[in-house]
Amino acid sequence: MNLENSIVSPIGKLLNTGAETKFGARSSILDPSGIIKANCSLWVNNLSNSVTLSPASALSRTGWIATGSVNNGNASKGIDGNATTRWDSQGSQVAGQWYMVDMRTAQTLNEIILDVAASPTDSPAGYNLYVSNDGITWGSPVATGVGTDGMTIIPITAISARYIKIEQTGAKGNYWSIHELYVFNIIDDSNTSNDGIEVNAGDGFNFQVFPNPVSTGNSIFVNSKTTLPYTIRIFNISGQLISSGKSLNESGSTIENYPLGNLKQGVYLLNFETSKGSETKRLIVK
Ligand SMILES: [Ca+2]
Repeated sequence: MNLENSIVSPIGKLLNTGAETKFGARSSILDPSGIIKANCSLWVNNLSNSVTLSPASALSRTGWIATGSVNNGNASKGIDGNATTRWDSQGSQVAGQWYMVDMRTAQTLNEIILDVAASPTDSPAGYNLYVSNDGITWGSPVATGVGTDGMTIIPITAISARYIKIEQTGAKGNYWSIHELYVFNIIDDSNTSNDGIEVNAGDGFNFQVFPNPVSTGNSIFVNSKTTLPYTIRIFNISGQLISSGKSLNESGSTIENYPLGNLKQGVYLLNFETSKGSETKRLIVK
């Protein structure tokens, strides 16, 4: 057995200009947040391994409602948190088929991932991605492209919207399937400093976290500038929950100390959740 094991976690930006012609990474854990995915195409390896992703930093889909232009009864299976169940078109892909998600409240989003790793050739032949605040007026597509076997990553310019609709624009013998649809609001916090980072967990709900990077063995301080209680969670970059806690003071602006215990050096995902929303940023422990 020959096992190579590594972590690739770019702190700066890779493929920033799109001028590079190739990018290869061989790794057991790959943190994609430093890679400009719009300039990449997914590498399909020669071992037939499935593409996998960590949805730990995706927006919570609790309460969301999915509908489909066909097979509507199974639409909820595209957002049920189970990557083995799916919504599908119950037939060949035909232009005009669509899949829509109502997130129930406006969310800021800048990336959508369509996971069909369990039916890897069922990505859309082509797609238009629309967003809307009322489910009626859609405007022009915010992204247009072709699906990628296994997983289609759709980065978009950050936008606030309540509804998402993916329209299939091509023709293909395969079914169109969505095993899981994830929505992300990935923050570019590569310019971290000792001044900390700003976290906006929902409209107007603002936290400052400092320092970042933080030295191992120390604490981070959370300056809550709102009156909402919050939950803080720290994940490692493979998506495992490392620790979590809740704000102690449930009203009024406060600064609370959150000890990191024996968190080792590395890159982590720091998630804040309030009743108004959730947001994830990168925390660097040095
Ligand atoms: Ca599913």
